[in-house]
Amino acid sequence: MNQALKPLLPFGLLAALLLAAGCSKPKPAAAATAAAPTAAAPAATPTGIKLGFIVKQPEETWFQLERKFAEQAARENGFELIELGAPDGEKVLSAIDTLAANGAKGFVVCTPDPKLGPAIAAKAAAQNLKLIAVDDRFVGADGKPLENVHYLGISARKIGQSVGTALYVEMQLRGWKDEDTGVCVVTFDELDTAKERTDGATEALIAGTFPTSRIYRAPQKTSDIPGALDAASILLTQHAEVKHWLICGMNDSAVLGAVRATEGRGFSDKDVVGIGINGTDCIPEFEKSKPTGFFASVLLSAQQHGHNTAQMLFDWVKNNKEPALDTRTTGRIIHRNDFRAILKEEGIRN
Ligand code: FCA
Repeated sequence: MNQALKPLLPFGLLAALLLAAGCSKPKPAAAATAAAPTAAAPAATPTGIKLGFIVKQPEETWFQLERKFAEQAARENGFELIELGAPDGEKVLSAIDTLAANGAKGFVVCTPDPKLGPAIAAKAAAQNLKLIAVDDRFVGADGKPLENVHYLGISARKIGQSVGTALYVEMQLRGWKDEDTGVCVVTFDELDTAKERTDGATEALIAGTFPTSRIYRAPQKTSDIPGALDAASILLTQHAEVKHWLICGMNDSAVLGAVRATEGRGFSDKDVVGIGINGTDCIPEFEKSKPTGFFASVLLSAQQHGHNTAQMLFDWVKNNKEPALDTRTTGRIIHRNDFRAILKEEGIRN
């Protein structure tokens, strides 16, 4: 972006930038357009088919919502959904045995560690279970994605870029000077989808001509709010000179942790703009009576990740209809003032 344009970025341009960055409304799934996960979907005749849905962090709102949508697919198609949480390698492998022992024919999994991919795929094959990886893509021993394992995930780089662009725009709207501003990028590079998101955000900030030297990385040890809080607290101590903070990370939890860290050092929403990803774990934050530094989030499509993966697996098991190997979804930015209407439109809330 041209330096001369920086102080005067109009809202029209903001919208154009966000669209260009690939932050568009996700297409609703054909089979589930109208139904919210809380709404009673018509129950189909039971088929006797059992399918599993395993997630790495069952306590995260994102995964709870994903599972709600998978339950909806189960009701619509008449299969039984066996839901399991697996925060580590041992649990995920024993979860697969549990599914096989219960007569399941396949499972959707968000693995606790992408490097477990080959072991998960081998166990699924040995137990004759069909498998779809959701959210976090499996990687092989060489660190490359396992392209022969069916996967549905987000367009991580584009979504990250849309976060970076939106942060840059908000900085201009507030008239913050480069030399007073710092970017806190809460990173989790062990996970490819996380690295793509934060690299995308960084790249868009730099493209907007934010100085690279003022973009600081805060590596999370654990991908949750406490992990982000610890990582950001260290960074804030190292850069006490920064007056205004822009914050991004792999998801809402990462940004929420960093926002809490800024609050701990006396910053308020006047000097902090954080933009998350998921649009689900930030709902209580938007519901607070006073605004916080958590400014916006990119709402992902839990419906596509939960309902559609379960539906794809069912069609594969029942009708031998193999899904696409690689499916990507987009997102939609939400703020404190518009999240209620958008959650309703997306079928997340009534
Ligand atoms: C990863 C993150 C989740 C969610 C998902 C789409 O699994 O951990 O919070 O962003 O990708």
